[in-house]
Amino acid sequence: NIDEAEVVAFSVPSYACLRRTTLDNHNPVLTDALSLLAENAELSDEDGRGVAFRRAAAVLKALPEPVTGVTQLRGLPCLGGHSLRVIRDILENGASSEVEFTKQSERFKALKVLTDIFGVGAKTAERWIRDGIHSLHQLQESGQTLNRAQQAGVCHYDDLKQPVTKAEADAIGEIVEEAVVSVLPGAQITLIGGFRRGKLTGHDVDFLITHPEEGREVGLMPKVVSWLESQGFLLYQKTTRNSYLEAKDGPARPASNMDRFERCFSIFKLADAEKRGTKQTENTPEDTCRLAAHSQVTDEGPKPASGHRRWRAVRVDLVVSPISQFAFALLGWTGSKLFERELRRWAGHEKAMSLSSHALYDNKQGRYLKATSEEEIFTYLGLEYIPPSERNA
Ligand code: 8DG
Ligand code: MN
Ligand code: MN
Repeated sequence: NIDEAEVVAFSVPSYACLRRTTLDNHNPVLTDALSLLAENAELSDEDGRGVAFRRAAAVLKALPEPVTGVTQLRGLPCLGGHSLRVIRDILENGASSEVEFTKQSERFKALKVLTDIFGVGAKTAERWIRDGIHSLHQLQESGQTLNRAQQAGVCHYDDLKQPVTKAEADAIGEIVEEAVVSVLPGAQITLIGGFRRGKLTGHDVDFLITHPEEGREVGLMPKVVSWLESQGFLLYQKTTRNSYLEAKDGPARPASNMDRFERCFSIFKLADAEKRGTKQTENTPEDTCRLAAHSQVTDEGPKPASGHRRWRAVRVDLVVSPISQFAFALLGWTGSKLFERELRRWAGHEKAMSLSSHALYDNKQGRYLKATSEEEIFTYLGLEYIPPSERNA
């Protein structure tokens, strides 16, 4: 059969950390659809289904060309019946009824809007929806008590929804660099997260901070935060201290994906490009919170904020690591989230090792494996080195 013979069959390894996944996605319609179902599952406390859809989407992201028919997918890993049904629907009918239904559903729309607020997770959104709150406007009318993070999230809702550009990430990088070397000369910052993988936009900017001399980084974060605050760069920050050394379960068994570095979730006040480099002005209340603009938010969407914009709010994550753990922190914080998950699964299931953002433990040898570069960690794991730009699973 000539038709069949002409069809390209694909073959990809089942672990995402064995694949090279660039940002050049040849199947965006299919991967968007599966990612939406993944997101819906995650927001509905169905993490298992969420991961299954994420894995399916990641397999399609790794294909060298567009899929034209389901026969090409024969033998591909991670594509369960449910994902295949969604793919078939799209290939044959141009859309998946399940995806379209989910997208239109009031529940999904409300979960999205509410969890898009910084500081609001699926559990909180769920509770609010049960109380009849489906929008930002309804939330503000409801009189619900918001914690400090959520208040900041509501204040800067529109800004934080706007993707952060690489130029903005670089501008933030210069500020963070200045802060870090001011409080600890010799300290180094590295751009991590999506921007390190070559993404052109992101939902935040992530930085890893270290010092070449072990121990000098201790207590660094509060100093960096104070410096940034004194210069008027922070609209919000929450710092959590390093709890790695005091943790009872020890680094051998990274109990969860959450690591224990000193870290700071923050919202930066980034001046407009032409104003950058000049001194920040004092934060006035109406400056720091644009709540007023949100009282005009209607179902038709927000009205443009009045007045001249001179700055915007940007989410920034800072992490401090001792130099001895730097390579693990770098690998662990570069992402993508699925790539990280797959690395840990590979380490545990195939190599009897425990990988975290702090260390790599060899369960058979009963010892930690030291590394000063990401390349060394891949070698320990028996993996070909995958550069950040190819970790976009
Ligand atoms: P984006 O911001 O452009 O949307 O994408 P991203 O940069 O890939 O996502 P991110 O949510 O900023 O996360 C960046 C990386 O940091 C990602 O690999 C996941 C990882 N990460 C967290 N929280 C934690 C944590 O508590 N521990 C560890 N080890 N990694 C974490 O986001
Ligand atoms: Mn990020
Ligand atoms: Mn982040």
